[in-house]
Amino acid sequence: AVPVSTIVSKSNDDNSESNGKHRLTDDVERIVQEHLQYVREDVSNGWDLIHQDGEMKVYRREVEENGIVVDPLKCFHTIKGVTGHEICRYFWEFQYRMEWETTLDSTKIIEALDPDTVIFFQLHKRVWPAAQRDSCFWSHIRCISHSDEDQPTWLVVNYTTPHPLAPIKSPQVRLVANVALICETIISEPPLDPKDIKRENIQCKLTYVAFVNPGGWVPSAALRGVAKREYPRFLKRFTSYVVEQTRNKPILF
Ligand code: 14H
Repeated sequence: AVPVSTIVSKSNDDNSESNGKHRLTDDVERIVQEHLQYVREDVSNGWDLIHQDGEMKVYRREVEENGIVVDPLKCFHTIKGVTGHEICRYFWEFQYRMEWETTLDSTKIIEALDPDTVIFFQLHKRVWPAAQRDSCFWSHIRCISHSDEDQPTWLVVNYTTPHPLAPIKSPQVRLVANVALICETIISEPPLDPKDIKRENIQCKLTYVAFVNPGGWVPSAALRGVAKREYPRFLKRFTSYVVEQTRNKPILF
């Protein structure tokens, strides 16, 4: 749960309608459905494998818009001993972020739209030969169940949105992003009683996709170098962090 003290603006008339909808409900739904379609598309055509380390594979497609690098990125990984819910929960929750994120100066929640959707404002570390970046995005966590027998799919989507509490202040440049983390849990040799499932019998199949526009020109080679280094680093550090955090805790399905 988000500590209330970190929420600057908790509710407004837009958010607290009785039907549970808020002003971004339809956008969230549309982008979630797009990601669920996109995650099925394979990477055999036009994607370059830029990093591989054990189960982890990172692919990208080189794309420029008006001379700005906006390379789509797609990563696959399999992590032993954790569930999709655990991976998504630690990625979405504010309270763990600065423990695994190495590319941020700060993060804060500026609005909670519903229990599963918050708006973050983040200051990114200045890592490339350009101005510092910030970002403002809604972040939504969801569980999609397919049947009573199958494990559900969990996902988190981060999607850029403007916000009155986060005006763009020049010379600050804003990143524009559409990022999704999509996870499935695999249980090997499931015991008859679900209570007997052990961490050694579970693994999480993770897909992470990112469309990030740097919001202004950055030298192509520098940006591609940073991406090639930082995405694998993030995946490795973040997933190890979740394994470490959950090791001696009850399994969160
Ligand atoms: O997904 C990651 N982090 C989350 C949580 O902090 C935020 C992220 C995001 C990024 C940008 C805008 C909105 C939301 O989803 C992990 C990110 C790993 C960072 C790798 C660094 C990539 C560097 C290339 C970026 C190009 C932009 C100049």
